[in-house]
Amino acid sequence: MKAQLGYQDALLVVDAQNDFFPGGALAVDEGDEIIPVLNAWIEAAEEAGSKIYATRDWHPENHSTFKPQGGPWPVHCVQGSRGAEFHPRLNLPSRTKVVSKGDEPDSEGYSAFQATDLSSRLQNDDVVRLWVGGLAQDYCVKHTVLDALKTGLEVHLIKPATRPVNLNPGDGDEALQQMLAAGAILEESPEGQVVAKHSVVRMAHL
Ligand code: VGL
Repeated sequence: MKAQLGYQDALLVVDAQNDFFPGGALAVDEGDEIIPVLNAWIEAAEEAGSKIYATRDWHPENHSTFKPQGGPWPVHCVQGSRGAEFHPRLNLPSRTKVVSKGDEPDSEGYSAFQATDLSSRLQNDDVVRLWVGGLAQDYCVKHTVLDALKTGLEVHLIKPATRPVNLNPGDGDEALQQMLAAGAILEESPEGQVVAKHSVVRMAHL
């Protein structure tokens, strides 16, 4: 069955920033394959009047997860840098609500709910269901999905809209199992379907 989006749904695009795509500082293999999928979902969310959120890693230069500070990652998504910008082919509308995370040196910031106001913003927007895609499946997407479930939201993982970084082989699959075990619902469709009031509009393009 195809996804049905309405006004109490929100699309949450996680960290679709230059540094996580091929050519970036922390590139995720095949990361760019998610762009047309995310764009199709953005278009469906626009049509349905669903909210659109986009998270971004927004790190200071001395972030604790960076290698020079003894962390696991190369320097990436530094505040104001080109690597921290959203991918240029991602069609985020101007009404997109941006959530910055990891903006303090010691805030790890994998989850979009850690040290942000995302939870109250979703509540104020009357959101009951989240549709999540972006990068990376085994870090920021995983932690965001797990925290979203803890807040009581219904959470759908759009599988074709995410890819793992696989620091260790199998991390992506393990993350997927963890999300499903915690109650996330697997969404395999590369596009969303809109429920507009009483009529159903099919989004037949990609
Ligand atoms: C991420 C590794 C390091 C992510 C962020 O967005 O998944 N992964 N920082």
